[in-house]
Formats: sequence, structure tokens, C-alpha cells
Amino acid sequence: MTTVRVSRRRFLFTLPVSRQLAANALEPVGAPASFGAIPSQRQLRWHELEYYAFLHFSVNTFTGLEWGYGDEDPSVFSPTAFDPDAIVSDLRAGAARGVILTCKHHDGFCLWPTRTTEHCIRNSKWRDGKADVVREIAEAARRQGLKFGVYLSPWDRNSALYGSPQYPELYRAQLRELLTQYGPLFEVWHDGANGGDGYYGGAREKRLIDKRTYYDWPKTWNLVRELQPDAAIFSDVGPDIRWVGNEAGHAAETCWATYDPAGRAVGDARPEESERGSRGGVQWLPPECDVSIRPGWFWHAAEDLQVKAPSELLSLYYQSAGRGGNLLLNIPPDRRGLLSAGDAASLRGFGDLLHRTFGRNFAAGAKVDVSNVRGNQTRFGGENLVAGDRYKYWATDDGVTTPNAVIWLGRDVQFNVVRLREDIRLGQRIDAVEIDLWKAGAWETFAKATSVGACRLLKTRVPVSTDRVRLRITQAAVSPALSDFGLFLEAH
Ligand code: FUL
Repeated sequence: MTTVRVSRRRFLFTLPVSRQLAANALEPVGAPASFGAIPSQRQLRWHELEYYAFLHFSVNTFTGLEWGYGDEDPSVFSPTAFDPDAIVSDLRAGAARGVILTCKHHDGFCLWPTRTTEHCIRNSKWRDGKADVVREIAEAARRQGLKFGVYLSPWDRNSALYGSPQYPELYRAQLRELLTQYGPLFEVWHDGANGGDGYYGGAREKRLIDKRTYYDWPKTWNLVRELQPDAAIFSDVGPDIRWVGNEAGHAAETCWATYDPAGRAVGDARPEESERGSRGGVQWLPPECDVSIRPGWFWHAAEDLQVKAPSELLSLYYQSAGRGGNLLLNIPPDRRGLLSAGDAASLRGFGDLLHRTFGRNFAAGAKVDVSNVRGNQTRFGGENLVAGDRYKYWATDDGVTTPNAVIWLGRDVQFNVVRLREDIRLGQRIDAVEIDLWKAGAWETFAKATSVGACRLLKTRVPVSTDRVRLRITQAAVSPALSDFGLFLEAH
């Protein structure tokens, strides 16, 4: 068998092109080779989430600060009506697929009864020190089908040990508790803010550490890998997810999931690089776009009237999830231990906009004509663009990098949002695309984009109406592998 195949392959090179195509049909071409850095399974699962919530909740909620000094009386943490199921159901109404809780912020106060420090909920008079907010949120999330993740601040303004060689061990002991006591975690968040003045067990001084070496990040991340192998690790520089470089919730217009963080460290991001990533970067390191629904990360009564409206949140969604990153939206519980009414209403409005906008894809099941299909095989055909599966793709023959596809809608359809996805298992292959509308008997350019990746959303201000749309891939590093072409009308 083998010898027959080999000789047939050799023979192919001597045939004229037309005869080669015919012979190719006998021997199907395989999937395209992947291009550049590709995501791990863990990163693929993370990309599928696209958007989830952040809860900043701690002593700061009660003291009114954004960064607690670390000298708080643990009893200040005393919510009057804490209801984890009510919080999570508000997040669900907001269409969030997961939730990350600040288990310890820079003040060092732990929301679970840790064995590692006295600055924790066990020493609060609230519920006689018997509460465990991490457990309650984790369980409510699980009950309601949301994924759960943890934020554990490396900087600890309470600990007397901060700055000494013992503190990183204490940090890892805290992490170990979180990694082993609260079920599966989808993400572990390591903040880049660290070092400065603080209480430090009463020393009340300024302590600076060497960001590059102090925490021994490789050791810390190995612990996460060992105890929660499916959890994606976030920091300024990965190893699974990079900070996007701003706290305003947006990636750059042209955004690469690939990045080369060489020379950068946690706490030492270069924002303009992080916002864009780098074409051909050596690591698959997609951005997570964190932003708060209010000016601050923690709840403050004075900001109750500065809550972002549903339409603003939708616009951030286009600029984060719609640029191949994930949106991490913070909605901080108030002193009752509930989301405040305005935040919950805005979140619900956002969830509603998402469902009503993306619930109906006008291109689903449309007829698609493409200029080239890899090996002429149906499994790589243009229909995959409208099949609603991010891992079934339209592919072209090797070397065909600027193909096009016409999507026949069968009737006039009104839309203002286009969604594209590459099958990122094969890498980020496409550099630029243009989309044309059929209008008065001719094609007219409607939208252009550079970089596609896991999800690209293109929106025009006013809706357009047509019965056919053309996608032109105008530049790609290798033959494209595109798995989605969706058309939507933004809801109001
Ligand atoms: C920053 C922190 O300093 C803020 O307080 C907040 O937690 C934000 C998400 O990350 O680095």
C-alpha cells in the first residue's frame, strides 16, 4: 500500500495542473497546516466564554477606599443582606458566563477563613466569623451554571512578611487553599499592582520589591497547573491570557492574539503593545479587557449615578470580544452584599441587548458561493461559514490567500453588525478583509477590518439592507480557515 501511494505522489509532480486536480480528487487533501502560535485547549475553552463578570467586594466596600491600607478592623466587613444567589442571578440576567471574585485585594483581607493570616473574614463579627464568601459565591455560580474564578492580589499591605522571602510562600499557601477548596476554577487572576506603602503588620512604611524576581512566578504558576490544570492564568504577561493594557475595556482596533512578552514582567506591561499584541508573536496570548460598570472598582455611594448604560456596555463588548479578546466586566456588590439597583438594571439591559442582537443570525443557513474550496471537498466548503460551528471552517487550497465568498440571503435583510471568526486552532491566519453589499446592481464596500481571530465584530452606524453580501479576504499570511460569517441587527 505504502509504495503505491508514494509512487502516485511522485507521479503528481510530473502531471499538468489540470490532471493534478483530477488526481487530487482521488487523494483528498488534508486540513491546512497550522500557522504560527496556536491556542492550547485551555485557551480555546477560555475564548469560548467571550464575556464574564468581576466582583470587587471587600473591606473597601465599607471604608469607601479603592486601595485599603491593610489596617482595617476585620469587623468592618459586615454586609447587611448578602445574597450570593441574587448576585449571580443578576450576572446571569446580564448574560455573563462566569464570575471572578476578589478573594483578597491589596489590603490583604481574605474573604475566606484562611489559615494563613488573621486579616480575614474569620475575625469579622459578621455571622460570628463563620462566613466564607468565596464558598458562597463559588457555589451560587455553580448552581446557576456560571464558571468561577479567583483574583488573589500579590501585593498585601497588611502582611508583616511582605517584602521578605517568606511572603511569596504565604501567597502560594493562600493560592493553594483557593485552588483546592472551591471546585473547578476557570481563571486565576494575578494583579500587576504591587509594592508601595502599607500597614505591614504595624510597620506603616513603604516596601518595594523586585517585580521580576520576588514572587517566583514560574513556581506559582506551576502550582496552578498542578492543582487546576484547566484554569487559564491571567497576568500582565500571561502565561495564558494577557492584560489588555488599559482598564477601559477595549483592545486595539487591530488586535493579534499572538504576542511576544519577552523582556516584560508582571507589573511591567507595555500598554500600547498589550492592546495590539504582535503579528507573528511567539506565544498565543490573547487579551482580557477589564473594566468597571462604574468609575471605581469597589462600590461607592457617590458613584451610584455614574453607572454605564446598556448601550455603553454593548459598545465595549464590540471593542473587546469583538476584537478577539474577552470582556471582564466589574459590577461591585454594595454594603448590603447585593448589586445595587442601578447596576443590576443596567446589566440586565446589556444582557437583553446581547440576546436580542445576537439571538438572530440573518446569514444562518444562507447559500454561499466561494471562489476556491480546499481540494474541492465539501468538508472545507463555504457552507461552513453559516453553519454556526466555530470549529467547522471554509478553507482554500494552499497558496490561495485572497479568496472571496458571496452569501446569498434569499431576500432583503436589514443588519448593521457582521461577525467573523477564524478557526483559531489553525492559528491567526488572516490580515485583512473587506465586505461588500449588493446595491443597485453593483458591489459597494460596506466594512473593512484588519485582524480577525476568535471573533471579529464590525458595526456600522446605520443599518443597511440587501439580499447578498460579499466577503473578500484581501490579505492573509497563509490560506484562510474561516468558520463564521454572521449578520445581525443591533437591538435597542
Ligand atoms: C488593578 C488594581 O489596582 C485595582 O484595584 C483593580 O483590582 C484592578 C482590576 O486591577 O491593578
